[in-house]
Amino acid sequence: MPFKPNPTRPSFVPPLGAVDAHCHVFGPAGVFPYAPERKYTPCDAPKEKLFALRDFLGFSRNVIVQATCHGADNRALVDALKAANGLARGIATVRATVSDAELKALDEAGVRGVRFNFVKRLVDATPRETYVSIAERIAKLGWHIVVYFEAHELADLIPFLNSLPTKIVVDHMGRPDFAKGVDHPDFRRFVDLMAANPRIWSKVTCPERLSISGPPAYDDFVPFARALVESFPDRVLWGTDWPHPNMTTHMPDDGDLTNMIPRIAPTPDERQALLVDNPMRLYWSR
Ligand code: 0GY
Repeated sequence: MPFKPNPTRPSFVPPLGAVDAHCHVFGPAGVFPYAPERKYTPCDAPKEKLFALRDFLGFSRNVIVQATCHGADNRALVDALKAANGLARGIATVRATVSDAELKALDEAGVRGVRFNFVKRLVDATPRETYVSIAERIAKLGWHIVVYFEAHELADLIPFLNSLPTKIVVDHMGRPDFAKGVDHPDFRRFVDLMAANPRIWSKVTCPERLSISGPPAYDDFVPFARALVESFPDRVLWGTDWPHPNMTTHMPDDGDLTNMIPRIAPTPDERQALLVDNPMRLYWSR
């Protein structure tokens, strides 16, 4: 499904310097081919379109996350980071064979972390030892780790997550099942983990993937995201998830997604932390 080329202008105006901390660039395939091992082929979503969306929605900066369709070939990501003139940072995917010189080049381009992906429909499993060895190397660069998993996988992952030597950012609130409600043990497990481990952050993202009630209000997203913003105001990030790969039910309007922000972060202080102070601390401290 292609992304909506003309989203509506959101009524919510983000604070000055706001960061879209979860988005992607795809291709264009003619320049940056998709990885042979990919599980899906997205529509091209080049950097120019991402930067235009950023400006249209009222954001100042992007954190661009390497998606599985580009595998560990970070060229499209690096190209976008360099074109952003300091207004974008990146999360890369690397293999254990990555050289120190390659890591240094990624760092110079603006990469500040790696992504470990446990979602089975997106990637073949990577042995935990491989991830541990990557984690040890990137920790020395001051990078952090972004993890993507489904809620039912969390119990098994907790010892591994707690053993990681860096900050950890969990994608999309650990993908809770909204049908089960905020008080279900699966979501409580995630909240309890964040309470117990101050190195764990969460993206309060992806109503379009998780909602059962659906667009444009995505009402069932609010209690989950609100719970995390309220309990951990200094460890939450927000992002559009543009261009929304693998959506099958509907393609979201990025204006609607932006309008969710005051519902999950009702106070100006919460919004300043969520959109500016938290991502700036994590991604632009150097
Ligand atoms: C997202 C979510 C998805 C895809 C990827 O790396 C990826 O391919 O993250 C998904 O299909 O849930 O964050 O973009």
